[in-house]
Amino acid sequence: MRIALFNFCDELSGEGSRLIAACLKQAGHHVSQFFLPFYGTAQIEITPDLEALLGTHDLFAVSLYSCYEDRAIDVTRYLRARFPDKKIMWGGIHATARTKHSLQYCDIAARGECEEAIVELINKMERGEPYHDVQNFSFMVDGKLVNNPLRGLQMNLDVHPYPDYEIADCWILDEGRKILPLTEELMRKYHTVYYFDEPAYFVLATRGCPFVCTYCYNNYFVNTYNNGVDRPRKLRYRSVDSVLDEIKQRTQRYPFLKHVSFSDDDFFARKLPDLEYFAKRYKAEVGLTWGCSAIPASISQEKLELLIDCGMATVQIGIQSGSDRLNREIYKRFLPMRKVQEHLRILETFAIPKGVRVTADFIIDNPYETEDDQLETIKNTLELPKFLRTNIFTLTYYPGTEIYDKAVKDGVITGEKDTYLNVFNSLRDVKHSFLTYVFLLRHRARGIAPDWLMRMLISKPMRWLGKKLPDGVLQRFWGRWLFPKVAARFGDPMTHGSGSV
Ligand code: B12
Ligand code: SF4
Repeated sequence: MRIALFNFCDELSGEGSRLIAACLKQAGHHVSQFFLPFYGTAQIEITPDLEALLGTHDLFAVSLYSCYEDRAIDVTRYLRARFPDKKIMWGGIHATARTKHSLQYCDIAARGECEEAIVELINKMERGEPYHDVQNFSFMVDGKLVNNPLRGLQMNLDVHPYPDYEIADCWILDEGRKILPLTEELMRKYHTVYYFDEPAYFVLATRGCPFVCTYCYNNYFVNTYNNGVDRPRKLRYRSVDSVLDEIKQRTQRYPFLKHVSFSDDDFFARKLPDLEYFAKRYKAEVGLTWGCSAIPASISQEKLELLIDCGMATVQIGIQSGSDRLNREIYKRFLPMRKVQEHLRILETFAIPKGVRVTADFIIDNPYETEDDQLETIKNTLELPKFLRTNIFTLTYYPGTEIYDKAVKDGVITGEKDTYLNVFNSLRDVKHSFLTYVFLLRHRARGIAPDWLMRMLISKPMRWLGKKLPDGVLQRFWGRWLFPKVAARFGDPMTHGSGSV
């Protein structure tokens, strides 16, 4: 069969959809991939040739995260209008977490990990057999939702092919306007991860995370697969041989990929002997600088030294809040600040002198954060080592997560899609309290917010004054006056990148 697969990831990574393409190709099907990486609103031009080409496909498939729902709807509406007889499938994290809602737009929703499932479904479709019983898929039948069960998780990830990186039969939306055949030049242009600012190869060596934070998809994933058979909390590792082979194949084929970015939730979770084997071979056979994410508690001196020696240039960790109460009770992150500080000292001693860039994620704009939590966070972050860069995110409620359900129940959000459409949230528009702005000032403009100023701003009289100021005044002060100044001096202080370990 001929399948057209759409993906919205702006770095052209999208491991999930590339894996689906690889599995389908391995099974003998034709897959055209359409990468639509654009956050703007410009009008997309679709030429008659492109439309004719789309018409040669038997099925349209869209891979999406929740933040891309609007774009998925646009693409689906266009395809539906032009090709009313063809089936449209949605798959990925959003279709898994909001299946019924997704089926308002598409005909088939794919849930969970689908490497094997998609091949079974497409083979059946091709043979003209009934396919409504295939596991992992959902359909609306006579107005009723049919959710077939999920098949067991594949514990041996080495059985999967590598994500598909062919250039042939791929198209890309360039500058939000023209859909062009993918070339190496265009790949180079888009395949960039923010912390290297140069093209990097994304690779996923582990699935799963030791944590199940309430705002994270892992939380939903674990609950969904927790059927007594699967062990969704067990980390699944690809073998080092397979990971290195994939990286070598891709970086040899596309030499403009100058770095490697591991997408694992916690790269440091791997056992030491495995990392030793990885480090030795990576240094000898790949040798490119690389970056990863890690849970602070997984970082040890032995692992760190080993990984820096084989090229680790950047690591992103999650702190989220400096309040132990908030982390424990609201986020279910059982990692006290005392422990975080211990691991930061390891980074300070062994990573910083070697020039490794260390970034920590924080979440702001959380209505469950009390004034005491905010004070504790600010005080604790004043103690953080100066080398630490911060990534600040506003709390986004992703469907299916515990915090989403809690916020709907408490009336904090309506559960409508405006709660999850942000791709990169702008810090110009933050809401809530005076202390949120104080925190932002510190972490976006450390140079103009030294410790003494911070201590003054969080003093009792200043907090009292801050509370008296109407929200609009604070928002205007930050958004219209201070934000542009901070942006001019320190670069645009939007959040960049992702990951929230
Ligand atoms: C690596 C990663 C990134 C990387 C690369 C992302 C990318 N574009 O590939 C970077 C750092 C760029 C990134 C950015 C963001 N990310 Co991110 N990221 C991840 C991470 C850690 C791994 C994703 C992955 O590769 N998974 C492995 C693959 C194999 O799984 P999969 O994608 O789910 O695909 C499987 C199934 O879903 C299904 N499937 C997928 N597509 C399709 C299509 C069809 C047709 C079918 C049948 C099946 C199918 O089959 C696949 C194979 O089993 C996940 C967390 C996680 N553990 O998944 C978060 C995650 C996907 N990210 C998330 C978010 C929110 C973002 C950001 C919006 C954050 C932000 N505000 O900055 C940005 C988005 C920007 C962007 N350009 O995409 C959320 C999404 C939540 C949601 N409900 O949608 C996640 C789940 C983390 C979380 N907080 O919960 N991210
Ligand atoms: S937020 Fe990070 S640490 Fe928490 S479950 Fe998700 S990936 Fe794991």
